Amino acid sequence: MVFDQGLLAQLREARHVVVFTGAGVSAESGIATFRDALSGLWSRFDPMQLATPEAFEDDPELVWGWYESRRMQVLGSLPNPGHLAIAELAKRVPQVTVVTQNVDDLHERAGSANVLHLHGSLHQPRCSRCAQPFRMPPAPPVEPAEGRRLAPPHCEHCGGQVRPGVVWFGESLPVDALEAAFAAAADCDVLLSVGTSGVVYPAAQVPEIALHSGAAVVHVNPEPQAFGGQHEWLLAGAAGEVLPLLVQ
Ligand code: BV8
Ligand code: ZN
Repeated sequence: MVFDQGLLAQLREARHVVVFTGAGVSAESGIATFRDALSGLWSRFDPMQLATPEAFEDDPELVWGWYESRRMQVLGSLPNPGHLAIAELAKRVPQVTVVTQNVDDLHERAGSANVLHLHGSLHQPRCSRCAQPFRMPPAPPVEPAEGRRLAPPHCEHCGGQVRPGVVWFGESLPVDALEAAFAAAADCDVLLSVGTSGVVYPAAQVPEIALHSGAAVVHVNPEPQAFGGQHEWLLAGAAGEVLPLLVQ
């Protein structure tokens, strides 16, 4: 793959790079994306029956079982060369801010620090009533297969049902993480948008803010992305192949 020299120079001279990631960065670790037509989770499951507060109220066992099977899948996965290249970038650029929509912990396990999780984490469940964090045992007593129902545990403080620590559709994003992400986007010189369809708001504002603030925005994605600006680039390919070449 041959990169544009101007783009490489911008990256080399950048003072602050934001790396904005979506499900595609974890695809090569074996974790399903959401919207890919064949393998995406939303081609097999209805988001409204699983990823909303109403779904959890209606059928907590279905929702908890689904998130537990996803958590188990992540625990059994490893960071891939894309995650590792992002962690490596922090050694080459004065400031790197990783902003992720992902609910896995693969950036952290690859060595990235202070990752801003806009959509929460599979690994930080909390009480649905009093919001106290719930400490999960490393693995559930019965490992859930995809689609198997599982009763959520109860909060040790108030007895309420424990819920996944992710942000569902219709819920607010964590204010601190969102504000920090917007501030980083407004401050950076280069934003790498890796493996995201960019359709879920307000997270999708992050690259928009960077672009409007004059940063170069680079999409790393095997699928063509709709974009137009003079400051936007597409590096077509898988994150685990493109990013190591870009960072080397
Ligand atoms: C909210 C966590 C206030 C749980 C997720 C403005 C306009 C229209 C609608 C809205 C709007 N503002 C808000 C909304 C509503 C809604 C929304 O955006 N809807 C969209 C879909 C129209 N947003 C919300 O509800 C948000 N909350 O706004 O609160 C509010 C409240 C009430 C009413 C109004 C406002 C909360 C949204 C949070 C949803 N939570 N997940 C879970 O994980 O189960 S969303 C889900 O999508 C994912 O978790 C992920 O975080 C997010 C983004 O998806 P991607 O990561 O981009 O994944 P996707 O599959 O789409 O794409 C993968 C990409 O990777 C593809 O491009 C593919 O080509 C590429 N790829 C594949 N392989 C590779 C690769 N790339 C590189 N390398 C590879 N190897
Ligand atoms: Zn509680």
